[in-house]
Amino acid sequence: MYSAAAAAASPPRRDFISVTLSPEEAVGAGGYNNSKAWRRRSWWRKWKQLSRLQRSIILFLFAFLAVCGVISYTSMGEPWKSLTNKSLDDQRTEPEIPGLKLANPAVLPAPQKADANLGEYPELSPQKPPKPPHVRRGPSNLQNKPPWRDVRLKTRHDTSKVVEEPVQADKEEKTEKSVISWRGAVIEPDQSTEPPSSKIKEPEKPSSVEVEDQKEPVPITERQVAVIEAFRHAWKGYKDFAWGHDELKPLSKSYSEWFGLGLTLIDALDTMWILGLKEEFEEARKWVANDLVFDKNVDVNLFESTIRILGGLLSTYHLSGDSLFLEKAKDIGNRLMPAFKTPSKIPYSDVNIGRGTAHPPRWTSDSTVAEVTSIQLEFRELSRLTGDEKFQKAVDEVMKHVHTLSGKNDGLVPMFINTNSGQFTHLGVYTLGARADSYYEYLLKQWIQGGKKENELLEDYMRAIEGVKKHLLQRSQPKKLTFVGELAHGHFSAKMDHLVCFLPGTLALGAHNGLTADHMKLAEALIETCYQMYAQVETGLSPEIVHFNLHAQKGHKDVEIKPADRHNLLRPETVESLFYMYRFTGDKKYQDWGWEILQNFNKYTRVPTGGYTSINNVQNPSNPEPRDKMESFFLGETLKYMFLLFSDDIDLINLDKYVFNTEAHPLPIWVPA
Ligand code: DMJ
Repeated sequence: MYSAAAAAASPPRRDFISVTLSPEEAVGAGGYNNSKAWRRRSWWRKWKQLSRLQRSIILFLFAFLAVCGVISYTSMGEPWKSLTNKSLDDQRTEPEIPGLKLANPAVLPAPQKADANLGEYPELSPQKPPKPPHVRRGPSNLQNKPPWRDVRLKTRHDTSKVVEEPVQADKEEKTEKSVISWRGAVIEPDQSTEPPSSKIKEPEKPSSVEVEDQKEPVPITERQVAVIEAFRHAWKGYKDFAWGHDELKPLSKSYSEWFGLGLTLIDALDTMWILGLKEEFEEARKWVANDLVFDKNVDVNLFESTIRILGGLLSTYHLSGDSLFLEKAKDIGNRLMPAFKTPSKIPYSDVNIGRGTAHPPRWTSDSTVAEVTSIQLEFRELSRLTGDEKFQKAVDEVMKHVHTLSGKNDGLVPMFINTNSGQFTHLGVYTLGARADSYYEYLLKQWIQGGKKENELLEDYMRAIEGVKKHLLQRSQPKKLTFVGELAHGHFSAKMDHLVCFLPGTLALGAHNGLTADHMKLAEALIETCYQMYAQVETGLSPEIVHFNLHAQKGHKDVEIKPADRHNLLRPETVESLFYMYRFTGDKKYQDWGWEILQNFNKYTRVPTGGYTSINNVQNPSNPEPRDKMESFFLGETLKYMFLLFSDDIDLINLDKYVFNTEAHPLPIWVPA
């Protein structure tokens, strides 16, 4: 700034700025006068000295700035508001489980101990997951938010029930009847699988946690609310009369013990997570932490304990990120390993998990084919998580061995395998039902789990489905329902176990993963049949086994039921397949069929004092003869698949990120980094 004196002393310049000081200003310069009155007078005088044009321009500029200010305030207000809400929301929805370490929303849990050995990850068999650095250990699809984080309740038919405000949603969470939705796990950015093509909603490929966070949670439906209610009712019975035991006996208000390991509780853990049942999950978690002990002198069945306990713990670990479940999974996994110490490496059926000994059933040295070939997803995942190859090596060896075995019929396997010779026994009988079923399921699912690289698995699967088409498919009369029968020494039997109803879902999953469209066609035909196994029966519930009529007879339906087969054990297979069919086609009829089934379970199997019971007679609506037992898979599988079936959120266990084990426990599909 120039002073007058300085200006006067300066040589003349063309861009000289002349400043004239008034007497008052001179005073001011001499003795500082900054009184308000003086300043006001001074500014007013300057204003008056301006020309009219100058004043108009200045006024116009002020007006323009004021308008801009108003506009930008209103447009910035929303983000500010939502930012404020979001941070409040975040505070409100912090996990509230004491002692339960849920993963931080933006950070993966600390790697497990084994991660220190990434470089030493052992070379596995040809059927192996990608090795580090391509394989990421730890829960690959961690649930970074607890299920009760996003609360949005909307019934399908009543949109007025949409809960828009998180505050309101939070209130509902606290009420007795609250229902909580979980929008699925945060997913790995890249998939080794082909881009999915779900009809329900285009799958998203979130590239980061932030992207996932921006997704609007999908509201849960009225039917999902009904499933939650059913689950709570079942859980009430278990809690009141069977807490910590294997199975509830709801009529006698007691329990039964199989392995003495709290089977129902463990089987139900991930279902509670998926249904968003915070309090129930918390209580069960405490039991696992304080009371679940595997160091027990008890014989367990290798297959059943693998799919229910190991599978349940691994899946809960992945969903919750809570390392307690991985520790327990490692413990039981190690204790099951003695089963593989056989001359043929085909595992024994039973293991004493306290003593570390294993043996076949008392009457034979055979194992069941489905049992020894349906433990792979779980043991392979345990190797991936721990970095200890022994689990995967043991189960891969079984698969490689079975791959080379003779005695198959166009890819169809017999039901038994000898633990000494390693050969199939009881040749000539082929079924997709009991004792063989999940062999076929796990061929496809292992292939998917491993990133669709293990060709032998795929070959065996494709060949087997061709075998099914060639030897086991028939059509019933009068409705011409396509069904899968059995073959015994060249003779076809029109018998189909309810267990076979896993097949439409598996076929659909294969088609979704790029296998021939034929498989989807077959899936559509078979799920119709499975539905008819319910719809054609008096209670609307399927029996354990049906026989189809091959010849039209007056007054006869397609489905015949023998007295010994008319029980219903609350099994999941049809609902499981309905879930896959709805996910992949978006056809609402599958939801409607599932809804009918749920209502019939409520009508004929619900015990008023808590729990559901299997029944002896699906043909007698006035007395279905309750059996007084609630199988653990009713909570582990049936209700879980129901809940997923009624959801329109493909990220609620995204089938391009997870593969379900045969007990409905989702495990991550391995993803190359
Ligand atoms: C479950 O334990 C599993 O689904 C298994 O594969 C077959 N049996 C029951 C359910 O029916």
